[in-house]
Amino acid sequence: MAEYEYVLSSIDGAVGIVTLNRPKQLNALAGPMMRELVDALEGLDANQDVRAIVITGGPTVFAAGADIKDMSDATPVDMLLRNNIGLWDRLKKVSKPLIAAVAGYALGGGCELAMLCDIIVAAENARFGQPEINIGLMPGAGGTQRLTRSIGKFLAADMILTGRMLSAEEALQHGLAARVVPHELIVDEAVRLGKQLAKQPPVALRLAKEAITRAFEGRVDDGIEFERKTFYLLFATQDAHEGMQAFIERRQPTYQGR
Ligand code: DAK
Repeated sequence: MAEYEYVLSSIDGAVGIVTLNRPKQLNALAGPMMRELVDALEGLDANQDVRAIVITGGPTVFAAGADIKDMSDATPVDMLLRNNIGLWDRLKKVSKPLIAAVAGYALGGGCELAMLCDIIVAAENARFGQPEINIGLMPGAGGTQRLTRSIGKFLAADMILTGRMLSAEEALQHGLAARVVPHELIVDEAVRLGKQLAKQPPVALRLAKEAITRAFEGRVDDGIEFERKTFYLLFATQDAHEGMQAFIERRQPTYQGR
């Protein structure tokens, strides 16, 4: 098994497990971590012994979003050239079922990562949100499209425009989470579900996953293209840099509308 700095990759029976492992920063998704995550997932996808894959941060936190410190000085061109989005696109090509095992915060890119998976299992302490608006940004990795399709326009707008978070029970009620489990059991329950999937016929599993993804994402790519460009564009605003700097300095932002 490959060695990584920011993620742990392991196998339990026929289930691959990738654990985000940057707990002091609440698993904020820095660039190198994203690269490792995608490499680890592709490695497990290519392994014939693995039939399903769990992505988790363990029982405390899933991921509090992209690393704001990485982005606070970025220009739109910096964001474009970093090509982190190319990494997200690779995640969409994983052919085996992906289970997000979410405990604690799944915010911004963390929530978007969970929504790239096929099934979301939430711990009772899970908190889902797209709070980018609070730092002068908007979702940039599919949140405006996938959240809206998952829970409906009006609740998605409430979350994206105000930064409101959903509890695990609310996520279950509105179709974002498929199951809620006690937080100390989050990984065990997700692996148990993975083992159940691993017993299913692999070709049918793969094609059914693809069909569901097509149902969910048909023409969503146009929306994601629009979202991505507007996300980059926000890096040309003073307010985005003020919002991110205020987060880093732990103060309230002052927005000028510029
Ligand atoms: N980035 C960097 N550091 C973070 C972080 C983040 N997103 N979230 C938390 N941390 C760090 C904090 O700075 C702190 O570090 P130290 O100061 O101790 O060194 C540590 O984690 C613990 O955080 P707190 O002290 O803030 O903990 P609290 O329990 O008080 O608060 C919180 C927890 C999750 C409510 C709070 O940390 C928070 O609001 N975090 C930010 C959440 C957020 O705004 N997330 C969205 C980020 S923007 C892209 C597409 C999409 C994206 C990027 C690129 N492309 C198209 C290229 C995605 C963007 C985002 O996700």
